[in-house]
Amino acid sequence: MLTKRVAIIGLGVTGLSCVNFYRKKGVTVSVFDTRMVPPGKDQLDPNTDLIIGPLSAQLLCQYDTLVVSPGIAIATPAINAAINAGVEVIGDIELFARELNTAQYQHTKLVTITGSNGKSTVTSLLGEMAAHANVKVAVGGNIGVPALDLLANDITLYILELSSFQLETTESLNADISTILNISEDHLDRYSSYQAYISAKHKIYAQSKTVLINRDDPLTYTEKTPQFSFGFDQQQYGLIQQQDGFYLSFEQQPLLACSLLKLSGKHNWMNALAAIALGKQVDLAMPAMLQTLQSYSGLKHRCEFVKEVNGVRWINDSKATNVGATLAALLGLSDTIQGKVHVILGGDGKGADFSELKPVLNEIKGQILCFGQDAQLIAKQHQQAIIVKSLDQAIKHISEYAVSGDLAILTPACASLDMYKNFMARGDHFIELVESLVGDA
Ligand code: UMA
Ligand code: ADP
Repeated sequence: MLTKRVAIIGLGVTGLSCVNFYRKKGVTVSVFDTRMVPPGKDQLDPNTDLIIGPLSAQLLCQYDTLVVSPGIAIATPAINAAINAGVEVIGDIELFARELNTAQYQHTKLVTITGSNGKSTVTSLLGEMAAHANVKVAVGGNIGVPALDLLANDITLYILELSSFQLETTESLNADISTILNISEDHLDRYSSYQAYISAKHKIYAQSKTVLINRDDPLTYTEKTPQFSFGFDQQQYGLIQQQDGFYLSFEQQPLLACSLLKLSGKHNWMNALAAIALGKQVDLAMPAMLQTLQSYSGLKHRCEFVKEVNGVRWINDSKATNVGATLAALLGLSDTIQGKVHVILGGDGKGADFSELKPVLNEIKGQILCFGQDAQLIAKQHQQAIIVKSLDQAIKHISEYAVSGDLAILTPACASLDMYKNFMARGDHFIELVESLVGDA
């Protein structure tokens, strides 16, 4: 039998996980990367064929299978040419799915999570719930650890966060339950249209036995059954109001008072409901899930409380890399404070339309500061918005104007890559600057 010729397109963490996966199977692969010094090169076996530079259609057409990393668009001309020449083009998640479909993993459960916002929060929360319920769980995918690196014999539940990029090249997931948490504009610099982005997200439903939709977001709807839903009303996984406030509920029966959630913001009530619904479908014990919700304080850089200085609460929401996330933060947190809200926005908008921010920014009584590549575009959404050169200037400005009881938040609605290595570096810089603020004696 002829051995299949396989090329891994893109090194990085995904490419490395694919190389290691094939090595364990005894398959030799070639690796292509357009970067002069691809990350992970030092971890690659020096005997591996590594081709650096622009992708060549002629070379790629010589392979049977291309495993393309999520950071590279399959619309790239050389990859497109390979598809047209009959070469199989898949991603690392497809390799993972095919492996999970083998007899060895027949009793292993799989939950898959996508959406424009809240993926990492729901994925990690569900992972904590499963661990608390004493389930042997592995959590990964777009959240950080490549799916193939999670494969192990003793795991009984996999929880994968999937991006639209990963879903584009995936067909064979056979998840026990999947969800699209919400859809709002993102990655429009990569997709030919908003519809193309939505379609990529919807690929998750076709590859799942049961689906979970968001009742408040018609873009997440599907006709596929069986299906469950979560949302702000009283149906299924929802909310009920009692004398002492709102409760997370199922079929109008209270599960947990929202005031007991460690996560802040109303958008996190929805994340909590989604995690409960997903967990229930893979038989996690309800008491363990509800206990986790009372201790899980969320991931860094997502509406993260940093410090209070002179009565002003500073919040780092650097992970708000699109308009939907910023709207959720501003709507979800502003109800919880007495004073004004001061907002820092800006960065690389990835081709987004910022006009949806306008009505919400117009309700804001505090300062609106814009910085970075798309500062001008965002500043157009508010008459009094101020353009500054850097995060330092924005923080200085707010600290001069804010008074006790106010809240100051970095919630950029943009990617960070115009000024920072990633959203973590931007958030860490914000934290460092806020930590250095000195309160009045
Ligand atoms: N790149 C090149 N040339 C290449 C290969 C990559 O320029 O030949 C660039 C890409 O354009 C991209 C960067 O290198 O800017 C990284 O791309 P990659 O495919 O090598 O990425 P990995 O390091 O393998 O990480 C990927 C995901 N990255 C992307 O989808 C861009 C990680 O999600 C994910 O955690 C990891 O696999 C494990 O599954 C990151 C992400 O930003 C956090 N995701 C996007 C998001 O959440 O918005 C979708
Ligand atoms: P993702 O992995 O989809 O990027 P995260 O959980 O990392 O999601 O959160 C990203 C940003 O989205 C953060 O700014 C966070 O405050 C915001 N966010 C979290 N959950 C939701 C939600 N359900 N709806 C809208 N925004 C949300």
